[in-house]
Amino acid sequence: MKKINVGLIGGGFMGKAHSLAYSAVPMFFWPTEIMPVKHTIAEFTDKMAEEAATRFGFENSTSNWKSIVENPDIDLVDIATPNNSHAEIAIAALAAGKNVICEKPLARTVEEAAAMYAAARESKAVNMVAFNYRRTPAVALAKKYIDEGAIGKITNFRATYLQDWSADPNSPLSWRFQKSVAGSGAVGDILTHVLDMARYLAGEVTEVSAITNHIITERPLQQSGSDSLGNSKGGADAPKGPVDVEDEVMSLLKFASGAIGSVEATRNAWGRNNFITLEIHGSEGSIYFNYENRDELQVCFKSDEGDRRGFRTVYTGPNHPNGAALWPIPALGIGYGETKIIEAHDLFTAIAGGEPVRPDFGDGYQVALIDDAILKSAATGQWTKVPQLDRATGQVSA
Ligand code: NAI
Ligand code: SOE
Repeated sequence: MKKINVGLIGGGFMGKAHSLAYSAVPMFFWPTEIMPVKHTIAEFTDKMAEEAATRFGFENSTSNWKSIVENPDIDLVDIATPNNSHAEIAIAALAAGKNVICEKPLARTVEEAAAMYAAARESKAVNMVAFNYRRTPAVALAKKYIDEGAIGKITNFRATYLQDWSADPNSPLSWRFQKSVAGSGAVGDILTHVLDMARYLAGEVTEVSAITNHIITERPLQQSGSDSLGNSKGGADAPKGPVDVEDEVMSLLKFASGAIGSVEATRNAWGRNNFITLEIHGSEGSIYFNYENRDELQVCFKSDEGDRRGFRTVYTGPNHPNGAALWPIPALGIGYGETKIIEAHDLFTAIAGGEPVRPDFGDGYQVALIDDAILKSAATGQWTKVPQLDRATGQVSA
């Protein structure tokens, strides 16, 4: 059995999710030739790193992420830090020959994403960007139906990603509200997830027309580094600092296929917690997915008789993509954790086989190009073309 020594950088929300996945992969995907070993975890201080190692089951801890990159025993560097350190860590890790998984968004800017993609192309190691929602079995089933032609030629793609954790102005000024750290607001943080699924399901986005809104312009300063996602509140009298990223975004899309679409994202929609919806219309039918009911895929086929035509519910289970390794009965309940377990399994399989895995840094770069076009369109009020990455040459069209 091949051991894969993991060096995880960042012990926050994603540190927890990725650690869970590393423990769980062999429990679900068995028998296996690959055994992940939680080798070293890095956090800001020695104390934080030691605590994270104890909590998440790592053998070693460090307050210096560079020691992970430089350690010849480490096979995989996992970047689960805020967005401003993704580029520096990933480029160093790839240069050291490490396999790398990097949390989304790949980078703060197109320039950073381009440099990361260039480093990935120089390396023989595996690279992956953690757009895990596409691995939800129902989303993978939607992809299967589309690839099989079950809904025909796609004419329309529409998606939402609505949350409410930042709707309260006393939700503190965490790193997600600072452009210097996050790069952008709702666009980079959550719209990226639906843009990844838009590309996965409906193909390349070529042009966008977007608007953004900046609603809450200052928030209480926060002391600690990690983001409580609205679960801690600053007092109304607490000192405040400026929010310099957008709260909301809506964009029309044109696809290379000729399909049209719309995407929207906000973290200020009271009552919406992790409301990811996808609706795809084709010449032969339609597909609807709502992450709040993530075991379910709603499908409607034109071929059904007129008096029976309508959305039906398929509950994902062992017969569906990514499902066989999970639970033996459909509708038992698939959670966020499972998407990360599948993601980790696919990553390890790629590392063991020396094969590429998607979504990779090229995909993360193309999503960054769409983000950039959306922000430019919102600033200028113009339809804006999305430069396209040619994966064969590594060049981007004008
Ligand atoms: P968080 O704020 O909960 O945790 C980040 C952790 O990284 C903190 O504990 C912090 O102390 C640590 N850290 C920061 N810089 C460090 C450094 N130089 N060395 C060592 N540790 C360092 O943030 P969260 O939510 O875990 O987000 C991390 C990344 O994951 C972000 O890029 C975010 O966009 C992404 N993310 C992705 C999700 C997904 O569904 N794929 C979900 C949540 C976050
Ligand atoms: C906050 O909006 C957040 O944690 C995002 O950063 C993640 O990418 C998303 O999966 C859940 O919400």
